[in-house]
Amino acid sequence: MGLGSNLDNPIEQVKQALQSLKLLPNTHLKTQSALYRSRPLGQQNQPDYINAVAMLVTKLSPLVLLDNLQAIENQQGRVRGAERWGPRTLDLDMLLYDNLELQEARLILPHPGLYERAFVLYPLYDCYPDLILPNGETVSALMQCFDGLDKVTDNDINPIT
Ligand code: ROI
Repeated sequence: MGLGSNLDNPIEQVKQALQSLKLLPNTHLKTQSALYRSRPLGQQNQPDYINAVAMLVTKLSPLVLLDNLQAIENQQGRVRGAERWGPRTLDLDMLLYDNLELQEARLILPHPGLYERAFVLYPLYDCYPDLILPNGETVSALMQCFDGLDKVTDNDINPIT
């Protein structure tokens, strides 16, 4: 699962979403990454993003899990139908579901951005350092294609003023 936010206190949005994921039915949040900050991919005139990745173990089917994820996005004030590459309070993306390949109108698995987004690969590595992706590449090999990513530190969360 990828988490992302760049509106309305993004660090808190991502932390709140992690709490909500822990409460999903028939689902266990197994690991979560650090929080990372990055410049927006897409439209540049929007705030920086905070991203994280979480690994869930779930009995929910992919589409039922998707319904649950969208409910969390909506609870946290996500406005749908806004610009495709524009800012958002919360984005919850299913990145992988076992080794499933799916091409549905609502859900494509693996997530099409998985292999080319540093803000997905770095936190994914935190959760699952020896993961081999469905295309046969390791997360760590793909990460080498990108500059490092800034981790959110306690100083960002509790600024010393
Ligand atoms: N850019 C970054 N850095 N992080 C995101 O989570 C993110 N999500 C998006 C778009 C607008 C593509 N850009 C992003 O949906």
